[in-house]
Amino acid sequence: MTLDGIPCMIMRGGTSKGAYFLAGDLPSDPAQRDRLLLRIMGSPDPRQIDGIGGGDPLTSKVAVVRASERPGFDVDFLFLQVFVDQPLVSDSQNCGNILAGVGAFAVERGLVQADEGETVIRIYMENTAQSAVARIRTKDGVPAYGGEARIDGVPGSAAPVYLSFTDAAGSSCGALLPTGSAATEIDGVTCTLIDNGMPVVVMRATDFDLTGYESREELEANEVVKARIERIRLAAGPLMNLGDVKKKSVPKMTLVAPPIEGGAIMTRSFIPHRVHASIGVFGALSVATACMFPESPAAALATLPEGDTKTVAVEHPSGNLEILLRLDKDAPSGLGECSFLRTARKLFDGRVPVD
Ligand code: NQM
Repeated sequence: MTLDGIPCMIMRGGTSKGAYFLAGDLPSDPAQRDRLLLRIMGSPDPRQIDGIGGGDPLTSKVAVVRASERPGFDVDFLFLQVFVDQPLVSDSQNCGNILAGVGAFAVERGLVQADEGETVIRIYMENTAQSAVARIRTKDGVPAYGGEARIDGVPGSAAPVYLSFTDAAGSSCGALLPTGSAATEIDGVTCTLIDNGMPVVVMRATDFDLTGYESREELEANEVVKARIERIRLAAGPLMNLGDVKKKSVPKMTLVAPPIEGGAIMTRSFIPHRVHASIGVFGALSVATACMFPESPAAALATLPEGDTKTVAVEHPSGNLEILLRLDKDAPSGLGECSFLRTARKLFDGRVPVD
C-alpha cells in the first residue's frame, strides 16, 4: 500500500480548531501552498463540505511549523486564516488560540525534545515577527493532554498551556496606539485603535443602539450594524498602518459594555465579519489594554483591579478570558509581560489527500 497525501494533525487550540503542518510538507511557494490549503479546507463554501474545515472562521485555521534557525527560538510558527466563503488565505493576523497547540505539535513531530513534567517551547511568530513562550505538560517524552485546567468556550478540562509575551505591543501596526491616541473618531463613533498582539477597534456597543449583551446569532442577523461596522473597519485599516483591509481579517471590531459576570469588561467581537463565539486571545489582550487608557471608550465601562500586575477578565458570549497584564513604566509601551492560560488537544493525526 502506498501512502498518499501529506501529514496533517488536527488540534484544538484554545477555543479554535485547526490543521497543523510541518512547513516542509507544504509547497514552499505561497500561492501554491494557499491553493492547496483552500482545497484541503474545502473553501470557498459556507459549509466547507468538500474539505476538513468546519464552516466557521474559528475552525478554518492552519498552523505551519518548522524548527527555528533563529537564536533563542525552538520553532517558527506561521498562522494562516483560510476564509470560509471566499477563496482567500490570509497571513495578516496572528492567532493566540492556534498558538496554544504549537508546543504540543512541535513535540509530537520531534522538533523539540520533551522534558519530564513540563517543557518550555520558545516560539517565533512569523506573522508579527514576535516571540511567545509556551509551557506545556509532558510525560514520557510526549505531550500530556489530560488535566484539570478549564477555559470558557471548551467543555471539560485539559492540561494547562501557559503562554507569555514580552513584545506584543504594535505587533502589526508598529505601535500600541497607531493613531497616537486612545480616542479616534470614525463615522461619528469614538474608537480606540489598538494593537497589543492583535489590531482591534474598540467601540461602545451603545453607539450602535446595542446593549453589548446580544447573542452571536442576533448580531450576525443585524445587517445594518454589520454594514456600519465594516465601513468603520475599512476607514480604520489605513489609520492603523494596515493599508487596504478589504481582503484582510484584521482589524477585529469589538463592541464593549459594562461587565455583568464579575469581570473587567464585556465584549462582542466581529472577526471581522462573523461574530466570535467567545473572543480571540490576542484580541482580548488588546481590549484589556484599551481599558487602561482613560480616553478610551472602554475605560469608563471597565472595572479594573488595582496594582501594576492586573488579572483582567474579559467577558465574552461564552464566559470570560483572563489576561495577566504587568505594567512597566520603563517599557516604551508601558507594558511588561502579558500572559494567559489556554488548553489544547490532539484530535487527529494522519494524512490529508492533495489531489
Ligand atoms: O486573537 C479569532 C481565535 C481568533 C484569534 C479571530 C485569536 C487571537 O479565537 O489571538 O485567537 O479573532 O480571528 O482563534
